[in-house]
Amino acid sequence: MTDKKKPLVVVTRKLPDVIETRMMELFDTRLNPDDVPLTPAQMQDAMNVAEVLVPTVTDRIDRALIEAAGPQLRLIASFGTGVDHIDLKAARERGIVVTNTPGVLTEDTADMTMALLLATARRVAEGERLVRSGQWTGWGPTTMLGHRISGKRLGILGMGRIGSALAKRARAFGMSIHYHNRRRVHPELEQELEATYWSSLDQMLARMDIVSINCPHTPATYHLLSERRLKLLRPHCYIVNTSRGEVIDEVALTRMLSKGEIAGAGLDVFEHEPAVNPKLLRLDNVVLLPHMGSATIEGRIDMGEKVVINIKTFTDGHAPPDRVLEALL
Ligand code: 8YV
Repeated sequence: MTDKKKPLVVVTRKLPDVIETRMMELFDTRLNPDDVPLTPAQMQDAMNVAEVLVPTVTDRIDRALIEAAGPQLRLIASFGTGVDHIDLKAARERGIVVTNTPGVLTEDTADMTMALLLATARRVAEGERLVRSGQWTGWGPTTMLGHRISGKRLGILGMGRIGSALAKRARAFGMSIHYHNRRRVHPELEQELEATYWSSLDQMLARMDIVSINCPHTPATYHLLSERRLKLLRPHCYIVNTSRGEVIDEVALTRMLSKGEIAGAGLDVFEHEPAVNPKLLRLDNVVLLPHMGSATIEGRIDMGEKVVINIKTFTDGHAPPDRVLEALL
C-alpha cells in the first residue's frame, strides 16, 4: 500500500511544541521556529508552494496575495477565531477553503474580558504602577477610589460564544446584563443569562455603566462604535474591548477619554496594532494589554489541535469542522 503523499503545510508563526510535533508527524510541515513574522514576499513564496497555509492574526492575507497564490493552495487553516485578517471573498473566488478555531478560546477570552473590566473599574493597573513607582505613601480614605461593578448595567455588543460566557461571569459579579446583537438570541439563553435585548444599539449605549465589545470585526462592524455613538455614552461609562480594535473609532475614543467624556477603557486590541495611539499610552484611566485575550497555554494548544483536525479532515477529502462561511459572520 503506497504511502499517500503528505500535504505541504506552511505555518507562519511559532505554535506550541506539542502541536508542531503533531503537524510534523502528519504533514509535510514547514515551521517558523524563530517566530519572526513573514514578510509579504515570504508570504507570497509560501503561498506558491503550500497546499495548506496556517496563518495567525498577525498575517494580512489580502486579495493580492490570494490572487497571486499558486494553484496548489487549497486551504487556509487559520490559528484563531477572528478571520478579519483574511480576504474571505477573494479566497472563495479562488475556491480556497478557510477554517478557524472557534469555541476553544471562549472561556479564556471571557475570563480576560472580566479581568479587564474589573481592572478598569477598580483602577488595578494604576494602583500597581503607583506601588512600583515607589511614590506610594500609604493607605488613604479617598485614594485610588474606583467604581463598584455589582448592581451596574453591562451592555454586551455581540452576544456570541464569548459574549454569553462574559454574561455568565458578570452575572456572578452581580451585574445586570444587557445586549445588542444582529439577531436576538434564543429565549432560553436570554432567560438563562437574565439578559435584556436592545434592538437599538444607540438606546443601549445611552443607558449602560459598562460596555463590552464582543462582536467580530467585519465590514459591517468597522467603527460600529463611531464618534457619534461614543458620544451617546454617559461620562461615568467604561468601555472594554477584547474583540478587535477596528470596531471602535480609536482616535475619537482617545480624545473622549483624555477629556473625561468617558470614564475609562480596558483595551486588549487596537485599531492599528501593534501600533497603539501614543495619546492612549499617556492616559491613567485606561488599561492596555497586548492582545492576550486567549493567551493561555491550554487555549493555544486547543487552538492548535483544531487546526490539525481541520487540515487532516480536509486533506482526507472531508468537510473540515470549522469552515468559515462569510454569510455567517
Ligand atoms: C488569537 C484572537 O490568539 O482568536 C482570535 O481571534 O484574536 C486570538 O485569540 C489570535 O487570533 C491568533 O491568531
